Amino acid sequence: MATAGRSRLRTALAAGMLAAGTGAAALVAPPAANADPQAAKTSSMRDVVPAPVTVKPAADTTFTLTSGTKVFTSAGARDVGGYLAGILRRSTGYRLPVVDVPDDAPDRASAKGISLLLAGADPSVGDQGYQLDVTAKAVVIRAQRPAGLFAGVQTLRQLLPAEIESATVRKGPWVIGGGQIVDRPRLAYRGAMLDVARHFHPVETVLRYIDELALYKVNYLHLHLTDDQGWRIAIDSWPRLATYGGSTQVGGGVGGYYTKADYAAIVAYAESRYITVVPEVDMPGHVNAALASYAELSCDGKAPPLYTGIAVGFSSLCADKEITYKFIDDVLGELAALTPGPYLHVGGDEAHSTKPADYAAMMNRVQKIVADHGKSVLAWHQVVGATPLPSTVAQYWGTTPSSPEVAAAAKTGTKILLSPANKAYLDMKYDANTPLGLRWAGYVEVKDAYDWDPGAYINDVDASSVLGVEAPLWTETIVTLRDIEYMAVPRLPAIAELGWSPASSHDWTAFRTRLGSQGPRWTAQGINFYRSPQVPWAS
Ligand code: TNX
Repeated sequence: MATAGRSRLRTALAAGMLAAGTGAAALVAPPAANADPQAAKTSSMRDVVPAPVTVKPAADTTFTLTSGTKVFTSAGARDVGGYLAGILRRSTGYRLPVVDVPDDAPDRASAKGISLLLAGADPSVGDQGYQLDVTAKAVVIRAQRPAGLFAGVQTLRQLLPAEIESATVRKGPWVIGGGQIVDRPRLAYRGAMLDVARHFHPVETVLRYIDELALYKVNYLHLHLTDDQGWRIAIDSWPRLATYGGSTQVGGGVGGYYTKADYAAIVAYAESRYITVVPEVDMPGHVNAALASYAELSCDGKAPPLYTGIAVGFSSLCADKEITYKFIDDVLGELAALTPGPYLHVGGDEAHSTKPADYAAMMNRVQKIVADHGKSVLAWHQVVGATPLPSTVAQYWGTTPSSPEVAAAAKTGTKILLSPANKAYLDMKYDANTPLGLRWAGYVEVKDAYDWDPGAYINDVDASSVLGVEAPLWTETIVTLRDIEYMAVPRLPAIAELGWSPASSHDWTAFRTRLGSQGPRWTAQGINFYRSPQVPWAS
């Protein structure tokens, strides 16, 4: 590291500039040289991913971020203001003080600088949307809720040159094209799932992934916490689940688990990014780690050995034992206490070793237990083989639009979360050359991930039954953060766009160009993305 770089890094640390960064990696990335090889380019409002509802660029108007720029926030928006300033300080090196403006200040929208206001937004933005105006004098983001301001901040990042995402000070200039965006999501649930059971992923990895999800306005993170190969969350009333059941993983490595404090830190970090965590404890199948930890949970009273392969469908909880339901109640009770969000995911997939009648009986009792703990059930779509409660959401992971059982459940009110494996599974290989991933649902290139309509995907399921979309990342072959990034980016932004952007804006040709403009941002953030040949990558 050059001396100038080192002293700059020290200055930044002393000023607390890196502390509010977007992930642990920000602290370890090597500082870049101060002289940028070329002047930063202005990014277009038309390049934003996910595509906003309305975009009106104002030709010949630009706003420039300078060393004197301030961030003004109304009461209740200070956290979002601090988050924005933290990101901008790292690459600009500017002070960017966050200053309160009273909500009733008559001139609150005309302050010179960046304003985040919880008033005055176009009413169409709802709870999660925002209005963003860029004039020569000011950037003003207005929303009805902090979540909307946060979404607007993600858009603002994309209006700045890609170098704004650098972890170290760059030269600028920091110019934003003028105009107006009014935006709101199409679907309420825009999710990603990370399997931390097949391979355990440490807290820092999950936090970094949360920051990457936030870039694309994802608002749910589903954590697949338990499976045959590992139990990853401490449960006080059944301690061996984590200490023994979490002691290995696919391939036989050491595994690991989250303490309750670790887990609370993930939930809190996600909350600070307006992301709700959905914890999953899979049952009645995918339970070998639990059976290995407590022999009394097996029908035959014998504990199987820990499992480090990748087969599915061989383990089951025992429908006839009362201890099964005490176990479920204890586990879900402790999990509910750690969960501010509305959902507990109870799995329900691939229960090939459970008799259909036992499956239905267990899933019906489990749904009641979840309700008794004040939560709603999310489950893989096989749950429609039991009797879904009115609040139960079925997550579709099939590979065809034909699912008469799911369509029938939707007709009686079951909401559907869409994760068709041949479109939305981030663990599928992109093509035959992808070094990671599986192929049972086929190859999933970027166009496959993008080119479908969640509102019209399953035959005879009306758009009004669709709660949202989710991109699951199973980790049988996924070991490191770099692996996660390679499989998620750029397919995750594609799925996120399906959840956020109006169906009327769906257009592969336009999307792949916008996606290409994200490349330099990912490079600046050190994200290990897949350079799909389908995408015209900007340099
Ligand atoms: C199917 S999708 C599974 C998982 C595997 C995944 C691998 C689903 C509900 N179950 O157990 O990890 O395929 O792609």
